[in-house]
Formats: sequence, C-alpha cells, structure tokens
Amino acid sequence: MTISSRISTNWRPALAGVLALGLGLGTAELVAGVLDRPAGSPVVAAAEWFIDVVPAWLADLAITWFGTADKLALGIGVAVVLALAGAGIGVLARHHRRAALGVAAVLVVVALLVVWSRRETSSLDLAPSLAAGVVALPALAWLAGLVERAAPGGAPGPDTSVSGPDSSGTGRSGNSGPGDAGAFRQQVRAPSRRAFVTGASATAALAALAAGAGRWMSADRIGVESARDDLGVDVDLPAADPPPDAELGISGSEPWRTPNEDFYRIDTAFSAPSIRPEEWRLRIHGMVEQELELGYDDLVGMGLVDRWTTLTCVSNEIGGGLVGNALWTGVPIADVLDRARPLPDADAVLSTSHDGWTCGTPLEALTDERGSLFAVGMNGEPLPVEHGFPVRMVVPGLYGYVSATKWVVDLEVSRFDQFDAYWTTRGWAERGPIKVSSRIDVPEDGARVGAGKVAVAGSAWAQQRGIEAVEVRVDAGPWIPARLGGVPNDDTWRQWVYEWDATAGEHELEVRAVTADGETQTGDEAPPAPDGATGWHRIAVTVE
Ligand SMILES: Nc1nc2c(c(=O)[nH]1)N[C@H]1C(S)=C(S)[C@@H](COP(=O)(O)O)O[C@H]1N2
Ligand SMILES: [Mo]
Repeated sequence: MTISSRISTNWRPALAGVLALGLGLGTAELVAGVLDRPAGSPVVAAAEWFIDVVPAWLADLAITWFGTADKLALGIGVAVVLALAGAGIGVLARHHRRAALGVAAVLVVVALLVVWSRRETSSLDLAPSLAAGVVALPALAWLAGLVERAAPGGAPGPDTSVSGPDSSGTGRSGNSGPGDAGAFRQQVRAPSRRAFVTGASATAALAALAAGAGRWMSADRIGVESARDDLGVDVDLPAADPPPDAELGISGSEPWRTPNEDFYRIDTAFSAPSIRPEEWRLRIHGMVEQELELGYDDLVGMGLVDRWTTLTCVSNEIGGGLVGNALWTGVPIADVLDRARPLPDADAVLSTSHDGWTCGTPLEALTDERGSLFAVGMNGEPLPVEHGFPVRMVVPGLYGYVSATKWVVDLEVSRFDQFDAYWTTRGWAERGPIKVSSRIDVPEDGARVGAGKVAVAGSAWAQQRGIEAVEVRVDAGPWIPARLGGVPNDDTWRQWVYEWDATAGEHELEVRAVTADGETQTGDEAPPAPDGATGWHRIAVTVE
C-alpha cells in the first residue's frame, strides 16, 4: 500500500471524530443560546470547572505566564483536548464503532455531570449537553460509514486486522488482490472519497454555524451592549479628563488614565456574565438589622459620585502590568450599608458575583471615609462587560481579589472567622492591603539608547497612603529623586520622570518609592503569593 493511502486511512477517521464532536458541541452552544442558558454550555462549564479545581500553583502560573491572556490560553487548551478526544473516538470508530459510540455517550454523561455540578443550575441547563449527544452520536456513526466507504480496501495494515462486527456489510470491496484490482479500487473509491469530503465539509460548516450563532446569542451582546449604550444617556457620567498635571506625557510611559480597552482584566469567568441592568438585583443580608434588596434604578437613585482609583492585582509581579487607573462613577457602598445597619460584632463582608466568585473585605474598608464604590461607570462610560457591567465594587487600597467584585449581586455582612473566600481557600492571604510599588516604563529593559539626556519614567502607587517621593539609582549608586506628576488623591498612581545623563556602556537602573506616611519601598524580593510582591524594579540598558 502507498504512503498516501496509509495516511488517508488514518486522517479520515480522526477527522470524522473531531467533526462529530464539533457538531455536537456546536449544537450545544446553539441550544444554550436559544434557551438563554449560557451556563448550560458544556464547554463553558468545563472551562470554569477546570478554573475552579486547578491547583492554586498552576492557576498562579497561568496568570504569571499568560497574564490577561490566560483565558485565551485556556480556550486553546480546551480546544486541543477536545480535538484529541474527538480524533481518538474517530479512530476507535473505524473498527470498533459501538465502543466509540459508547465512549461518546460517556462523554455526554460527563458533560451533564460537570454542568450539573456548577452552581445554580436548573434542569434546563442540561438540554445543551443532551442535544450534543443526540446530534453527535448519529453524526459519528454516519461519518464513520463514509470513512469506511472512502477507505482503500484490501490489507490496510496490521491495525485493521481486528475488524469490529459492525464493519461488515459496508461498501468494502472483497477483492484484496494485487495488481490491476488496486487501480480499479482507486477508481470506484473516488466518488466515495468525494462523498466523505462533502459530508465532512457539511458537518464542519454546520458545526461552525451552530456554535457561532449560539455563542452570539449567549453573549447576548446585542441586549447587554445596547443596555450599556442606553445608560450613557440615562445615567449622567462625567467627562473623565485627568487632572492637568497628572500626565507627564513621556513617550513610552503608560498613560496616567488607563483607557478602558487597555485596562488589565483578571477573573475566573471564562466568558463574562451578560446581565441587563433591569434584571440585576443586589441582596444585602447576614449580620444586619435590615436586609435589603436593590435593583439597578434603586441603586443609581441613591446618588452617584466620581473617584479616581488605581486598581491593582495581587498577582502583579514587580514591574508588571496588572494595574490600571480609572475614574470610577458609582454609589458609595457606605451609603448602602448604612441603610442595612451592620451589627456591631460584624468585621467583614463576603461579596459574591453573578457567576459565583466570592471575596472577603474588611467591613471597615466599605464603611470608612475612603469612598468605596458600587461602580457603574468607568472613565465616563458605563462599565465594560468584562469589567463588571452593570455593577462592580471598587475599594481604594485593597488588591482586587479581596475587594473588587465584578458583576456583584450579593453582600453578606459577616465575620472573617465565618467564611473562606475564593482565593483564600487557594492559599492567598485573608487580607490584602496594596503594597507600595513603583515601575519603570521607559526605557524598556534591555533597550539601547543614545548617550546624553534620557528620560527614565514610570509610575508609583501606595493607595490610601499616597506617594511622597520616587527615587532612581544608576548602577547601585546614590538614590536620586525623580520629578513627580500631580494626583487628585492618595488612591491613584503617580507618574514620575528622571532626566538621566546617560554615558556609554552597560547600565542598571532601579526605582523605589517613598509613601506619604514615611515608608520607603523595600528592596527585599518576595513573590506575589500570598499577599503581594515586593522588591525594586530593575532594568538593564545599553548606552551607545
Ligand atoms: N466576579 C469576579 N470579580 C473579580 C474577580 C473574579 O475573578 N470574579 N477577580 C478580582 C481580581 S483578582 C482583580 S485583580 C480584579 C480585576 O479587575 P479588572 O478585571 O476590572 O481589572 O477583579 C476582581 N474581581
Ligand atoms: Mo487580582
């Protein structure tokens, strides 16, 4: 037999399996979209289940390696695993069709279990996985039949000597003799091959169409995005111009105000929840005198305020980009809690998002003067869906994992000794005040620059305390103060620039910040886990 026929006997069954699985999953997306049960998508459920059960070190590593692209990485990973599974089933189906159908059926059961194990599932959420099975199993049987008819007959090699009982009675030619018979076989097989190609293409097209339509409906972009657009009219959001002296305008340095589309995104939601404002509810309960339930209009009706706040992720490495600054518009959380009247021995609030993520925040941080918000606006626009639309929490001074709940729907006033939140069960600290930090944006690490005046610039932050000074040193020499930009409050980062008189050679630049309450940023290096990285950002440059 020829190499090409050997390859074709191998790729067709694998492709058939991949396509049958793809058609099943595409159908599942379509059904999830039509029923408006996005959580019923087996792929989304599996990805989110994986995010929850993955060991903490691997989750941390994913954030370190992929940063805000961690979801894309997971999506690619899921696709590769599914493709391998489909290929395996397809290859199995070539000679053991019943066994392959059995494996596919087991996959359907697994999908049902994973979906069912997710929080707040209803029986309707099982429909997409069932539909996947109803479509994928017959598709697999059908495609396997086409594969068989398209395959060269004769002796395809040792791997086919174990023919399954169900492979009889097909279009296989009984003539396995040498010579001319082979050429004849090639001719009669041509239409069968074409049939396979046609069937496979049709399946692929259907799968893509179903998946695309389903995802589009699930994301409900039309509904939620237009709700988001409308809000720009109903809710009065400010023009978010940075204070005049905040932006130093050094080329290559990150802007003081982070544009929404450049703002880092970190969360455990594989696909961002789509919540229309009119269906959003916030429940406040637990250790309170008065339980509350608010709708979107109730909340916004309490009065909006604006506040510049720099958000920071605890996973941010020294010099990293998991930090951003925006003008947040929202309702003070303190005003809402005031109406619920927390009991005196409460010391914490457990907040929960629409997709079940939880976060524990000191009660004090939500009721004191710092101006923690239920934010509805970001930089003068309604919150982007990825950043928590329609309502998220923004708490100055605390890392996001203990404060910044997006898509927030539930606040339980409680005590720290009464609960464990999402990241604390995974080894991160119960409390997460943001540590003083500073970063060099330009020049880039490893850059080559010309001798003479070089602007060394970046940002520094110590939310709730403020930045008093930023210092730079060259080749471990003396610390030299940098020039600082202005800030509207202590909760935003501060830009800095140092005009360096660069001389030819290899140089090392370091930066450190000093807080307004007198703490000099430590040079002791610590990793992000369990409560935030420390150390000085250090870069190497070559001056020519
Ligand atoms: N619902 C929900 N909210 C969440 C998270 C999450 O996983 N789910 N992650 C938190 C973390 S770790 C951070 S750093 C901030 C990031 O907010 P951003 O994505 O708007 O930048 O959101 C916080 N809020
Ligand atoms: Mo984070």
